[in-house]
Amino acid sequence: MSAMTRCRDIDPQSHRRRARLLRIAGRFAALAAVVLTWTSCNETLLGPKTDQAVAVIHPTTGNSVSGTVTFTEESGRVRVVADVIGLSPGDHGFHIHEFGDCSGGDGKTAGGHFNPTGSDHGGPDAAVRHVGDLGNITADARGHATMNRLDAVIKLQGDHSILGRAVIVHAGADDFTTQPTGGAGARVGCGVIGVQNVSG
Ligand SMILES: [Cu+2]
Ligand SMILES: [Zn+2]
Repeated sequence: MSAMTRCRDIDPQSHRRRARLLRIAGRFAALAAVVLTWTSCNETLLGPKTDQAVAVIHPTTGNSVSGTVTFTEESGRVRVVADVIGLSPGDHGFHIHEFGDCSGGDGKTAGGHFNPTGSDHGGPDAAVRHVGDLGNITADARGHATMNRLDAVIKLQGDHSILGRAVIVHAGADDFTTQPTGGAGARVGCGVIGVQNVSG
């Protein structure tokens, strides 16, 4: 008996069974496609998921500020750890600005303070502040500044996520009152905030 004959010999009942199995498999494939699309759309809408982010600060034109800032989720809040060198001694405005774009020589391509809530500028511990208002970092006589702050306002996910935005270090101090910038002056350092590689 040839293979062809065997095929033709299949009884109608097993044909129907096979057709039904194919229909079920088809439905599963369609469902899998919907789930896959939904998952990737969700990632696009919500951004990448991480609980650790990093920004490497580079100097703007004519300055020598550099450093690293890490952002680590810690029970619903975000710990900000900064280490910056090349500053003049004293306070320097330290903010998250709206755009992760340090391409302009003066840092202005980073836009204004990250302010998704449409609030007034304020100090880092004020009830009313921009999401991006992290206050000042204070440089010692050698121009070295550090920050270790647990912040309840910035997030690494959702509408207040700082991923893909920029850290800006200013030439002068943030006075926490001047609108909308804190009067901190020129932008001397800029770094884009991205997903940190924690694999080692
Ligand atoms: Cu700023
Ligand atoms: Zn602000």
